[in-house]
Amino acid sequence: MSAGVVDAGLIGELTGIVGAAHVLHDPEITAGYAVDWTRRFAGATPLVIRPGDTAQTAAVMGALAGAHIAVVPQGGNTGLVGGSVPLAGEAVLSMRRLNDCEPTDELASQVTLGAGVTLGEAQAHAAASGLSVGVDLAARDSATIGGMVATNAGGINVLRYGAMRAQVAGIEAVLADGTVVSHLAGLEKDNTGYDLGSLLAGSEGTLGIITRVRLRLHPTQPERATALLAFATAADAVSAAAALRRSVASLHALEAVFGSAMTLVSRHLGVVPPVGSMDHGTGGGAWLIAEAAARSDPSDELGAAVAALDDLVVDAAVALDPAARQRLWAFRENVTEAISAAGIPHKLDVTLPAARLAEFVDGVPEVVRAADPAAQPLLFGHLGDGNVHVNVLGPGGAEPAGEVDEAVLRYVAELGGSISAEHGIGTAKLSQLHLNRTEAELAAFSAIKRALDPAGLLNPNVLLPPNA
Ligand code: FAD
Ligand code: 2HG
Ligand code: ZN
Repeated sequence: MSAGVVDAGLIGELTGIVGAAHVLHDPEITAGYAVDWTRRFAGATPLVIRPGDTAQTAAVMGALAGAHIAVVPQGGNTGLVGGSVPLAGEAVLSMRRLNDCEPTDELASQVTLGAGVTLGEAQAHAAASGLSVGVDLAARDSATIGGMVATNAGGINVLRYGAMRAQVAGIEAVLADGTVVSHLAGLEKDNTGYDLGSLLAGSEGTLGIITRVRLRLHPTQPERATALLAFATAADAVSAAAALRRSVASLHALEAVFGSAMTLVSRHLGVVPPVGSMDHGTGGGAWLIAEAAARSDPSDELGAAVAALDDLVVDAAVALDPAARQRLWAFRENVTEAISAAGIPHKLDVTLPAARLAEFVDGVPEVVRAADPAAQPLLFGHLGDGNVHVNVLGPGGAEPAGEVDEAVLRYVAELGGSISAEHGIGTAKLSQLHLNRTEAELAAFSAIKRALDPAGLLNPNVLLPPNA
């Protein structure tokens, strides 16, 4: 049920819980919470509530449940699938004020963080104890730990540490009726029933509001070597990626930018990549960024592995100092910004089995053009874990036709891939979830949803198709 016109009694009750400064209903202010990072998904909300801790979150949920008001939980609002904004008039529960970092537990290499702590703040906090967070991504200064668990975020180090679910050693959350469930001891061996942290990871705000997370941390790997490798074909890049995975024990990231995306990002930055040719115009060519990280200098290990690729690689540049490494990373980290500056893309974040990856990269531009001849596909992603980000811009940066999403995601499913690697389903891919999930699985999902949120108040338009 949407919030519609909110009753003055409810506003008074919410104000009593979080304070007047944190119950927002001025449309000029709430509008900022109703549009997503991509600008593709925009709605409206009559009410934004900003609790400051778990007890306030629980009391707010109790009040909203009593009034049958649906809620969209929101962290940094960097999600890319339209799951973090109120598209059907829901209230918004902004979690950013839950930004407490508890002292790092150095004996356990774990830390308990408020859901609203940003990834950048978590990284700085862990680094003070010589530890690091296992997941890293370019939206680090805005994305929150709660949002990252809710989406099971992936990013650039999944090949070494796994995605966000693998980092969760404990969780605290508020259920739809205001009940608090808390399991934060962080015991590495703990088989005392269902793992609610795993269940909430990737639940996209549909099963509970995450308020605190106990994160596993990892030893820092301060010595780094980064290579930018240019290839003539996607198939060569895929073969090289497999070889690097097999031979570089300290491999920390293995990212790809394909032809047309490299053209765009390099124009955006005003710099051409130091290796490879930009002659291919809208297609062809592929670049890999391979980063090794260790306690002692990994450059010999990476250098030897790159040298062994000489029948595949066209050219290579290796950087060791932070500034030079950052100049190579810029060609990958700025692709999303470059696309956003060019228009409002459809974002199709997919994984392919390793054996079908090159075929997909070569085949998908034709699939896109068959669905919308004027659409422009841009491909990049986390090649080390088979994750390709297919972004599609319409003519002149406008939105491409809706058929494009369906065609690309069907192609992914035909090749045995996943239609969502790391961004989630949100509202963007609701109608394609059946491509990857059977009716029996969707029925099980619905049963879990009904058990934890019987009134359907938590992000009711996200993840699960309404008829599932
Ligand atoms: P939001 O966008 O606010 O919310 C995302 C979802 O989680 C929504 O469904 C929301 O309802 C739910 N949610 C948020 N907080 C809570 C909570 N406390 N409890 C319950 N549900 C909650 N993603 C990747 O996986 N890998 C990448 O490499 C990556 N790179 C990115 C780069 C850029 C430039 C941008 C803009 C985005 C990128 N993303 C990436 C996407 C995004 O950063 C992640 O999905 C991130 O996890 C979202 O975190 P957030 O705090 O912004 O969540
Ligand atoms: C990345 O890997 C993010 O850079 C964003 O997941 C991907 O913009 C995208 O489609
Ligand atoms: Zn990504």
